[in-house]
Amino acid sequence: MMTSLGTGIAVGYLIFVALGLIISFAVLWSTRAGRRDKGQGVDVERAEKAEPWWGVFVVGLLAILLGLTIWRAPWFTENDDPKDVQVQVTGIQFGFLVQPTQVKAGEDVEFNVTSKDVNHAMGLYNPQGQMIMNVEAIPGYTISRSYRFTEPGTYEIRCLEFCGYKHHEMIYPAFQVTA
Ligand SMILES: [Cu+2]
Repeated sequence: MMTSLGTGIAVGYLIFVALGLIISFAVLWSTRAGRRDKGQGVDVERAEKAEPWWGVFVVGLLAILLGLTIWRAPWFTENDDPKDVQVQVTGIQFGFLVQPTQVKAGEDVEFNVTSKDVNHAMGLYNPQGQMIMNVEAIPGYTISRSYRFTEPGTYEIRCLEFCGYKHHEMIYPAFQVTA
């Protein structure tokens, strides 16, 4: 069954696609040969005057998007305090080696993520199936990311970087968070 959030995302996506189609057709329409032949060419002078405003529009839009989303970046919640538990997560075609497999809610957990073969990504999902973390798993590197679980339950790790023909089966189904 679809949740109301799922419906919202689906409707938003459809609106987004419809807007994209409308804009694409408008661009195609504005460049068709018939208009030019009738002498309705592009008013270059007017276009040049409007050009700086496009710059302002784009920079403004990017600034708004940045302002709305930057606060969710992990830098603001990370700290350098010593962590209670280190969890080693190694991606390997097609599964995850996780050690230890269980932590306690409230502990400061540090995930050290790497890969033994190709690029993978560790997508961590809470018991409701929502993604709460995504860390690249890159051969030869270890990326550390800390997290404090507040909710006990069974968490899932799914690969979020296409890594081969069984990528979709690359799931670690039972990372336990105990009370
Ligand atoms: Cu994968």
